[in-house]
Amino acid sequence: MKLIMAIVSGDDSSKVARALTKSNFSVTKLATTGGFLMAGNTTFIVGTEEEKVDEVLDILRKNSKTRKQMVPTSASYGVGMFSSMPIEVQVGGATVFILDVEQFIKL
Ligand code: 2BA
Repeated sequence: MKLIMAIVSGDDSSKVARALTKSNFSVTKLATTGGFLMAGNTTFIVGTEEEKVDEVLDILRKNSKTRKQMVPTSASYGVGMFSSMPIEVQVGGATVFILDVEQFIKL
């Protein structure tokens, strides 16, 4: 058995949750925050059989689209001098961790 942890953008989370449950996967949805953008995102936890991992990845691929976003950053040019420089980052898509499950127990 595998444990899939997938971080998706908050904008895509409802679509991903619907698609996973429609395909009969058991899903836990956590409200999380990205450390870089400090924006809300969603982490899905899905425990499933190894042979179904590709199906989960397909669902994530189809329902979490990547897009570009400009975010402000600041750079320092010496004592007291700062400049705000927006940079383009890619958001959306899914960041996925796949772990081996040693035991799966429901008590
Ligand atoms: P955030 O940390 O808010 O990052 C959002 C996006 O900003 C990232 O998208 C990436 O395109 C960009 N980014 C992140 N750190 C950066 C940096 N130091 N410099 C420049 N650009 C940077 P993704 O890579 O698709 O990540 C989406 C979210 O997935 C992240 O949100 C974070 O919550 C999570 N994540 C990504 N990689 C992770 C990892 N190795 N471990 C744990 N969480 C991760």
